[in-house]
Amino acid sequence: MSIKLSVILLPTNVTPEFDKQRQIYEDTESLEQRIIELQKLISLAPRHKGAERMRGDYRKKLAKLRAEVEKRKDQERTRRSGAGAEEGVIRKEGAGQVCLIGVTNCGKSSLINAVTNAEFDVGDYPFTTPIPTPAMLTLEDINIQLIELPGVFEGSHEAGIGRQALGVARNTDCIALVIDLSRDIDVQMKVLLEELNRARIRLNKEKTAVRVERVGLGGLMIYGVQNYQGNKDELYEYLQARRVTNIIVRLQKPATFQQFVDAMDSSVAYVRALVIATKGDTPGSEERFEELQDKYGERFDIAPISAEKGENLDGMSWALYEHLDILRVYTKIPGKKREMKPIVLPEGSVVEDAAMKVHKELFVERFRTAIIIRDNDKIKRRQVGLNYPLKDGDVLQLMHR
Ligand SMILES: Nc1nc2c(ncn2[C@@H]2O[C@H](COP(=O)(O)OP(=O)(O)OP(=O)(O)O)[C@@H](O)[C@H]2O)c(=O)[nH]1
Ligand SMILES: [Mg+2]
Repeated sequence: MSIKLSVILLPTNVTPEFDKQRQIYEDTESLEQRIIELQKLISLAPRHKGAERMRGDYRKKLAKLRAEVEKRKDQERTRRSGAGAEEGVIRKEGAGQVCLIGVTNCGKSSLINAVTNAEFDVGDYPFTTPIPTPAMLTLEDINIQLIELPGVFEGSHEAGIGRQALGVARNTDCIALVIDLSRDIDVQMKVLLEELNRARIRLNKEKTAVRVERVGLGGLMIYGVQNYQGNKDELYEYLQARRVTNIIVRLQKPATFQQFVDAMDSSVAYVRALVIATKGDTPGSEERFEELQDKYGERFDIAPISAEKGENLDGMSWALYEHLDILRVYTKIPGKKREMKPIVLPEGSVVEDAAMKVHKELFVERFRTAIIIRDNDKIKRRQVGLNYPLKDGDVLQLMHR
């Protein structure tokens, strides 16, 4: 009789932690959980060349699992509703979302009709637009989603429809306070600011180190990873424990794990805002515009328009773009023209963020260098690394092994 000696061969020299994690991953059944366990597994995988293939295999597996989750969510969504509105969030489309919020009849629908292909009902009676309604504004090569919220009134944060509207405003990228220049401006401003304040939405407050945004799809996206000062596993574990699978984290300044947790728990929303002053063609509008500038000009940028006369609609649209804090980057293959459609990223993004958006993690591993072409700059071409900050309009060539 011979004794069988079993030797465990670990061809890629994995650590015991990795092995333990592999077991956990293999024993996990729920799809979302598997993704989280697999992410942890990948982060524990050996970095050396011999393990490249194994890492690649796990990455493919991860992409497949994510795709499967997205498919399921899509099916679920179509099953539940055709409208796309869910729990105070309108599914974001385009490069950014702006909510138009104002008292009833202030001219929100007229302004949306003037800058988009939408044909919203316009009326001189109150609450013509009774529910949050989206439209798409095309600006050069990007789309900005505009959402008209039903008119705000004193106490609307307590009423059902007002609560829903403020719920949408909470999750948006930018709030446009729409002020009608044919009426008393102070009354309008006070109602809007008071209702937003009660809904715990703060406007134009200093950027926090961490901004989190829960989304319906897309897994975990982190922008500004270079600002994260904690241990990434800790972050994954935390999200896993809270069963959060789809989330965008924006690290706008150096941030610790604790700051991330605070951002997750905060019930206060910080949203960028500006003022659009409408009906600039009506009698007395000039005086009211000056009053608006005097009283609120320091706190908000103000874009005056007349939807009826088609005045300053372009200026207003670009003001919206400015307040989304995004930048456009155009990828390019050497010897070819740049892509027509930009990649849109939050301001403050670096080359790595663009690379992640184009090729996902696989690329970042194989990244060699990048070339940025800035036609209007003294230095037209520069060779840069993953941490190099991007500017609006950059043309980017990504080179990999
Ligand atoms: N003179 C003038 N009137 C305007 C202008 N824009 C809108 N109006 C008028 O203001 C009234 C209300 O316009 P809407 O665009 O329906 O306003 P709203 O904010 O969408 O209103 P609700 O959806 O009912 O809350 C209508 O009678 C419009 O004709 C403008 O630029 N100039
Ligand atoms: Mg309307």
